[in-house]
Amino acid sequence: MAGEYFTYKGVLFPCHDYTPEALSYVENEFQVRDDDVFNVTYPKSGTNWMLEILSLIRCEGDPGWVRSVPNWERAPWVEHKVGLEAALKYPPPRLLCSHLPVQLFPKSLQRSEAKIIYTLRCPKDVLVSLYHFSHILRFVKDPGSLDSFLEDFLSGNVTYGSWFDHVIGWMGLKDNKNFFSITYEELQQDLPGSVRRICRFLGKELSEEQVAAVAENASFQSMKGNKMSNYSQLSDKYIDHEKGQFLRKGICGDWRNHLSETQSQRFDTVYQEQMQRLGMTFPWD
Ligand code: PPS
Repeated sequence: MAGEYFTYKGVLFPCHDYTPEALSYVENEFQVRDDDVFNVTYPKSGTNWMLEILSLIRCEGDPGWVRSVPNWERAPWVEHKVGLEAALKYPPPRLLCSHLPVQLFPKSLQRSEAKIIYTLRCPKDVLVSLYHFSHILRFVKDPGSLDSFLEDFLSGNVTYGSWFDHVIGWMGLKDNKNFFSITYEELQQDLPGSVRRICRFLGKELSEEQVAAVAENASFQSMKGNKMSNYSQLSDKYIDHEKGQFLRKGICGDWRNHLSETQSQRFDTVYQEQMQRLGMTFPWD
C-alpha cells in the first residue's frame, strides 16, 4: 500500500493511514464538543510545535505531561484511522489535531463553541520541509526532483491538497471569535509573546514564570531532546530514522538554501495569482 493514494472530494490522501470511510465519518458524524481545542494546520507548518505549546499551556508550563506521553496521544489527529479511535476515547476537554482543509472538517464545528488555533508558515518553507519529510516517510510516494515536487505542491497534487486552498479556506473564519491564527514566523520571533496571545484566546491565565516555562520546554532544542515529541519512538514501519529526523532544522527561510531563482520566481507567480483571493498579507510577503 506504500505510495498509493486516493482522492476524497478532490483532495489527495495516502491509503496507508486514511480511508474514505473514516474521512466521511469525521466530516459528517464526528461530534465536536464545546470544550474541544483544535490545533489545525496545513502539513509542515508547525503542527507539532503548537501541539507542544498547547500541551504545556494546559499543564501551566509543567513539562511532566510532554515528557511522559507521546505527542500523538496528547492530541490525536482526528482524520487518521488510529487518531480517530483515540479522539473518540479522549476524556474531555480534548486537545485534537487536524490537517484537514476547512471543507472536510467536521460539520458539527458550526454548532459548537470549540476553539480552533490555525498555524500558518511561509509556504516556500512548507514546501522544503515537506520535500525532506517525503524522503523519510515510508508510506508516501518518492517526491522526485525538487522541480517536479514544486509543481505538485503548486497544483495541490500532494497530501491534503493545495496550500492555497487550505489557507484561504481556513482564513475565511478569521472574524469568528473561536478562531485564532498565528504564524510559525511569529512563534520564532517572540515565543513568550505568542504564548501569552494563545493563553488570552484560550482564556487561560498563566504567570510570567509559567509562560517562560512553556516557551523553554517548547523550544526546538527541548523538543529535539524529548523522545515523546521528536518522533524517535515512532515505529520504523512509518519513518526511516536512518534517512533524517522529524525535527530537521526548525528555522525560517530555509527555502533560500534549496530553491533556485527560477523556482522561487515560479512560486511567486502562482502565489500572487492565488493569494489575490484572500487579500491579506503575511510576515513572508
Ligand atoms: S507535520 O508532519 O505536518 O505534522 O509537521 P509539522 O509539525 O507541522 O512541521 C514540522 C516542521 O516544524 C519544525 N518544528 C519546529 N520549529 C521550531 N521550533 C520548534 N520547537 C519546532 N518543532 C517542530 C520541524 O523542524 C519541521 O520544520 P523543518 O523546516 O523541516 O525543520
